[in-house]
Amino acid sequence: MTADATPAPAPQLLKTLEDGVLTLTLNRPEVLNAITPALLDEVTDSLREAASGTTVRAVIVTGAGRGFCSGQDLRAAEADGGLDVGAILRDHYTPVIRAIRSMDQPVIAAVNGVAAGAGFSLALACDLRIAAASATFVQAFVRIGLIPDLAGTYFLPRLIGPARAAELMMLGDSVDAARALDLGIVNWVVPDTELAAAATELARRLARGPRSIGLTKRALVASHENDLEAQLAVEERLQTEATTTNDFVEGVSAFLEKRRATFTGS
Ligand code: LHQ
Repeated sequence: MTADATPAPAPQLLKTLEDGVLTLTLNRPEVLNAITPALLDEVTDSLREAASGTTVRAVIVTGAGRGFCSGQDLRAAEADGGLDVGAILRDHYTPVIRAIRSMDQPVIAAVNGVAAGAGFSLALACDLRIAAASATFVQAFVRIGLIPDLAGTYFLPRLIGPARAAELMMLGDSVDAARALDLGIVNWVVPDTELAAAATELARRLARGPRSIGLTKRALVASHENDLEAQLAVEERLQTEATTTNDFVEGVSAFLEKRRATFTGS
């Protein structure tokens, strides 16, 4: 048997599953986890697989090394001799946004470092964001003459208001974690060394939660589009569904028996 001298390339996406929590780590640290079509395809496939089963009950998306995600890999794009951007967005990038929004499981962005361009958008599409104190957020698109994509123009104004979204997107200035918290871009900021543990604790808490968390996500996603009447109808339908779950039965029983509920996500 001859030894193969060529080491296997490092996987560009690391995946772990523990206690119902799927952690997806973008793993191209040398370029601050810049994305390529192949990398985002892997993320999308992993999310779709999680969505189709009951094993995964919460997801964390984070980055290896000092960056979260620096957006489109500009070197790879140049090496490819330019891009058919429309096709790349449609076939490889926007599916990840739909996957996050359409899955019932909550998705947490654990922003460990810079989130730039499409990396910022990826974090915005998640349900919750927890950031390391040293993380930064940059709408880098304008710096290279592009418009924000991956649904950044959908989520950011809804999250922080149109004027602040215009400021960030038209100027492209870097926002530190403290201001991101102030603006409402992130839910929590924690010391750098505590990010992984804090994100895991949060995800485990969600993973232990009732089935209604997924139904709540559906209601919140629907609320982006609906008027009051339509949203009241969504709540009627989803609340009816919630009352048919084992977790509702358990939740009420636990309350009446003055004990802590044990939910199964069913
Ligand atoms: C990178 C990148 C990167 C390659 C850092 N690519 N190497 C567009 C087109 C098509 C389809 C889909 O979507 C999009 C949307 C987009 O995402 S457009 C926006 C693309 N992203 C950017 O324009 C951000 C570019 N990067 C930066 O501005 C800076 O690197 C940030 C602000 C993220 C971080 O700055 P620093 O902390 O000072 O790090 P650095 O610049 O020194 O980067 C470290 C290394 O990573 C460096 O490589 P080197 O070999 O010199 O050590 C960078 O070249 C590389 N890198 N981002 N997107």
